[in-house]
Amino acid sequence: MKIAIVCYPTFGGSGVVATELGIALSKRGHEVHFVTYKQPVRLALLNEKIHFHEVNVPDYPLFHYQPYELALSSKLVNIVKKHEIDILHVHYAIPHAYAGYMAKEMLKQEGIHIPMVTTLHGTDITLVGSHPFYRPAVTFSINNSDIVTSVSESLKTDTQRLFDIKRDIDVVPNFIDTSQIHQAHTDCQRALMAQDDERIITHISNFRKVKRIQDVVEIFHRIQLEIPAKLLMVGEGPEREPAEALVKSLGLEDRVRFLGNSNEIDKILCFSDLFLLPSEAESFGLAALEAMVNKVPVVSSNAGGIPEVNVDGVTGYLSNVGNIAEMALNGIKILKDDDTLNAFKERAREEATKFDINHIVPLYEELYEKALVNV
Ligand code: GMT
Repeated sequence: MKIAIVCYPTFGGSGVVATELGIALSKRGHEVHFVTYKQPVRLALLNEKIHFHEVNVPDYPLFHYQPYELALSSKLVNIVKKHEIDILHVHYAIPHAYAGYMAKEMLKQEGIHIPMVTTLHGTDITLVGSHPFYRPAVTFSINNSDIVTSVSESLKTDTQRLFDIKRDIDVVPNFIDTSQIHQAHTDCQRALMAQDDERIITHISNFRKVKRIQDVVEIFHRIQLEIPAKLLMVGEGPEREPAEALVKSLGLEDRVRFLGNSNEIDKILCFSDLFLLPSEAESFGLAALEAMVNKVPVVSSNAGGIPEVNVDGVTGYLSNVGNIAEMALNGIKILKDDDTLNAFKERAREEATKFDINHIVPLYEELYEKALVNV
């Protein structure tokens, strides 16, 4: 099949999932065309099976807002015709599903019928999409996609609750390529980050309000009063500065390191002992899954789809959003001795294998086939 994937090219989960999916599909013999405004961060190599098409929006003084949807839908029309694309797969409803629908309609005028699969990722539904400014357009684009998928049962329920949805939604969970994760970096170079007697606690996100970054610091503050530990903060975003200020006011500067965005997530997780994810909302929690596959137990909130990934008492613990006292106690429970920690580590890895890429990518292929039959 020839598949055009539309996504955000940044460090966010939806872009990562779309990129990894495209790479996996290309390895299974499909021809994949990424269409976005920048080469996706996790897309290193282009080859005859993986193409990248940049969407450009030329500046024009009249425009207060640049018409990205227009440029994207025009680009899609051109690419579909030039490369004889069979299927459009858009990740993140705003504005991709809307632009994809317009492209489909333009192509229809020329006798080209192409199905569109829309994957909902979370904030396109819960935080942004349900705002009255966007809701009619998002509802329309979901109802007019040929196939709609959501990354968790929880996101499916939220979508049905927040929008007037007149169609089925297939749940296709996020996935991980377990074969790529070698615990081969023998000592994982943990000595670079911490003393032998210290545990390493990690948080990775885009440092937005929804991630409750201050909770991460507060939870760590309580844990390190009981257990020697370091905190690694990986990512960039608006909440980084306030978090750095909190670290300073708590006198934790020599225990917390802010590493910024990283392309070496697996190396960082390799020497981590605990992952913190106290998010306010999370449709799935891909970062938690990436931690688990690297044998890192997760202390998290029970928001959204996180309980579908992090199993309470098995791969880590779940608490109500904002219950930092309980999250700190749970962290201490996991880290208190090597036997307990190792048991959590093993179970985290085992549970993560349920989301192996080889189980999930065929589900998308089946949906593509279904969409092609019905078009
Ligand atoms: O986590 C974010 O804020 C980024 C966001 C995105 O759109 O890239 O992530 C969402 O999609 C990920 C991949 O499906 C999910 O794992 C995240 O849970 C989800 N984030 C939220 O729902 C807040």
